[in-house]
Order: sequence, then structure tokens, then C-alpha cells
Amino acid sequence: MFESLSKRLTESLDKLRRKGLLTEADVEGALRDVRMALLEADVALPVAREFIANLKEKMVGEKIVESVSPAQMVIKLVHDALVELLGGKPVEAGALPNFKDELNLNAAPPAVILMCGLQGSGKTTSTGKLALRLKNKMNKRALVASLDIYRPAAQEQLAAVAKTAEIDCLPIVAGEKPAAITARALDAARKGNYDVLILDTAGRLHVDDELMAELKDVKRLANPVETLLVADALTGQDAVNIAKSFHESIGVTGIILTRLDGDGRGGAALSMKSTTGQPIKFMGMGEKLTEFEPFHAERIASRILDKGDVVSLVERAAEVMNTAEAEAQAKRMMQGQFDLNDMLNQMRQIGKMGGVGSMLGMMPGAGKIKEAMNGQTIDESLVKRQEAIILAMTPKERSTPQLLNASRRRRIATGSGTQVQDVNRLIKQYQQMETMMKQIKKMGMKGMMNPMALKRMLGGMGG
Ligand SMILES: Nc1nc2c(ncn2[C@@H]2O[C@H](COP(=O)(O)OP(=O)(O)O)[C@@H](O)[C@H]2O)c(=O)[nH]1
Ligand SMILES: [Mg+2]
Repeated sequence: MFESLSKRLTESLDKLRRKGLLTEADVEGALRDVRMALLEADVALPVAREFIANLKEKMVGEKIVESVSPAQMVIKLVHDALVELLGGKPVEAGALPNFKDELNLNAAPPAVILMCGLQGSGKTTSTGKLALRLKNKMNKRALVASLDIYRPAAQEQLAAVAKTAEIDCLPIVAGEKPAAITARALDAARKGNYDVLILDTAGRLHVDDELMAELKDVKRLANPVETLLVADALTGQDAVNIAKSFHESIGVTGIILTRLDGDGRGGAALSMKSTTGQPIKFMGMGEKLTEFEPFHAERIASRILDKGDVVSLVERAAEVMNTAEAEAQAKRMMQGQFDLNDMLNQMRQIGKMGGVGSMLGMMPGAGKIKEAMNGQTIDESLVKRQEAIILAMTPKERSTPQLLNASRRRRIATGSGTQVQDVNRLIKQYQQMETMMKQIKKMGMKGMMNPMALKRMLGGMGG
């Protein structure tokens, strides 16, 4: 998502940066580029128009052409306008996320969250994801219940999702109607002292009156504090129009945009707030229940402008790494020590952080690194294979890689179900990484932020 938009925008802004002094015509040209980039990203025309008008107004106020670093100023204004378009207010850099702001749970428990949207938009999955996030991040106990009595096995699907997430699900009673299920869910949530009740509803292929009438009934009965519309980002402007009609018929309080992991152009994310007036609260980033994040306008804007999303990266690292382990590892690294155990650890951490590809996407200058890699993609299954190779080694071999002679390599290949060439390649990569670790020791951590060094490192990992 956002990749081609990001590429277009950074290219045209880089053009400005190279110029130094800017004329009115340069600024006009940049605005035209930005407008084109938005339209190509499938942003609705009126939205793109308003964005440019807004940006122009800001530029006049800032007296771009006369300013000390005009290009930098343009970039900052584009960034701020993007943040606004995405529905956020500029926040202080480094401000920590406040989980309380994500959702309104101001109600006598159980606070009810009503999930709605078209069929296949990701309601059931997002219900599980949200319940899990409430449990893990906000320490809230949620009960989930499915009102989808139409699609075969829809209720069982939610029960299965809940089981995976270790969340309680209202038992299914065959033949019960949505209104009756709602009443029973409310009762169960009250009696069970749940903090939150999430109601997963039925979808339709299209917005239809019957569905809206049913949702209105449920809404009246359940009196939700949040009514979240789940929309599929891959459907672009359709997602925005669907959200608009749901909002007009039943009133929603926020959007969950799913499939932001896909290769959509980003138009839905960019137009949602200004078209529906409702904020995107969460984004679905994959099929797994943990692939779900709050939607931070500021971070997305930085990602689009290729300034990197270092905050998310650091948060994710902190989540998966145990501090003592991380410290021990950093210490070894600083001493230039690096054996195959360290390599294995790194692979596993990268895996836990969502794989090399997803990490790379959050680094500053990520777009440029990807370009430098020349379309070469990172094969995550390769990482798994490499892990298997290291696991087939004895502890002694892992800590003293010099022991790995030809016969040991053959044994390891057999043990890991790979070829000797694979083992050789891994050892070569290890040696490159070891050399790099020694370099890092010499240049300090700052060297890590150098895109060329990164490219070399990632190139090494990709084989
Ligand atoms: N890649 C990806 N797939 C998703 C995401 N959210 C849901 N899905 C998948 O979309 C399909 C439909 O989801 P489901 O929750 O059953 O939709 P519902 O009909 O609205 O309840 C399932 O295969 C999900 O795994 C997401 O954020 N990314
Ligand atoms: Mg469903």
C-alpha cells in the first residue's frame, strides 16, 4: 500500500530539493505533481482538489519562495497536509501512544462495540483482532458474539477466531434471531463482568435496506459506544462510498480499514476521513490476529513521504525483544562478537517483527533502499530454511563456526533437508555479517542507519 504514491511524491519533492532556490513556477509544478500523484493513488477528485487548495493556502502563509530552505518547507507542508487528510493532528515527535485514545469505552460495563460492513470486508477477523488488542494492550476482558445468522458457519467462524485468540465467545443457539442474540449477549456480558462486548454482524454483498434496518434494530437494543465500519482498502473508492452510506443510514463512530497489507493504491485510506467525516481507528495488516494496528495519521504520512516510521519500528522491536536479551546482544555486537547463535537470534527476532519485508517498509528511506535492491524481493521462506540449517548444527559448531569443514557441512545439509550449497551460502553470509559486525564496532551504531550498509546487509540476507 502507498508504495507508488510514496515514490511519486518523493520523486517530485526530491526534484525541488535539488534546485535549492525555488521560483513560483517550481512550486506550482510541485503542486501539480502532488495532485497527479494523489489522483493516481485513487483519491477522489474533490478530495485531491481540496488538498491542493489547502496546501496552497499554507504555502502562501509561509512565504515559501522567500524562506531559507524552501524545498524543506514544501516537504513539511505536504507532510502536515497529509496528516490532516489522514485524519490526524500533528503530534509531538516521540510522543507515546495513549491506548485510551484509540477507542471510546466510556460506558458502564460492558461497553458495546458494534462491527458492521459488507460481506468479506473483514468484520469477523477484525472482531477477533480487536478483542485480542483490548486484552493485551488495554487489559480489558471482551466477550464476542456473532449476529451473522445468514452466512453458513459464520457464527462458528467467530467462535474459532475467538478460540485462537483465547477470547470468550457467546455460545451459539441454533435458530436464534439477531435481536435475541443481542439481548442474550448483553445479559451474558453483564453477568460475566466483561468490560467490553463486541458484536460481529452479518454483511451483504451490497448495501441494502433490509441489512440497514436490522443493524438499526441491533444498535437501538445494544446502545453501542462505538459503531465501527469495517472496509476493505483494496476496493479503493468503493470502500469510501460504502462507509459513507453506512454512516448516513446508521451512524458510525470510526472505520477499521483492512487489507492495508495488500497492494492497493492507498486511495481509500487517503479519502476516508474527508469523505465520511469519520476517523480511521485501526488498520488490518494481514490475516493473522496480531496483524492489526491503530491508525496513526502522523506515522502513515511519514511512511508515505519516506521519512520512515521509526516509532512503529522501535515499538515493535520493544514488544518482541526481551530487554535483558536485547542488552546482552547489543553488548556482544558492540564488542564485535558474532557467532551463528547470534545470527539465529537475529533471524528469529526479524521473523517476530513481521519479517524483513515489513521491517524494511518502516525504515527511513525505505523506498530508496527497495529501489536500490532493484525489484529483488526478500524471500521470507529462505529465512526459515536458514534457520533450519543453523538448528542442524551442534552447539559447538554454532559458537565456533571455524569448525565447519566439508564433512560437517554435508551432515548439516542432510540434517536440515537442504543442499550443501545452501549450507555454504549461509556460512558465507555469516562471514559477511561477522565482518559487518566488526565494522559496526568500528563506526558505532550510526553506521547502521546508512542506507548503503543496510542494503549490503539485506542483500546478504536475501542470498
Ligand atoms: N490480507 C488480509 N486479509 C484479511 C484482513 N482482514 C481480513 N482478512 C481476510 O479476509 C477474509 C474475510 O474476512 P472475514 O473476517 O471473514 O470477513 P467478514 O465477512 O466481513 O466477516 C478472510 O479470509 C480473512 O482472513 C487483512 O487485514 N489483511
Ligand atoms: Mg463474518
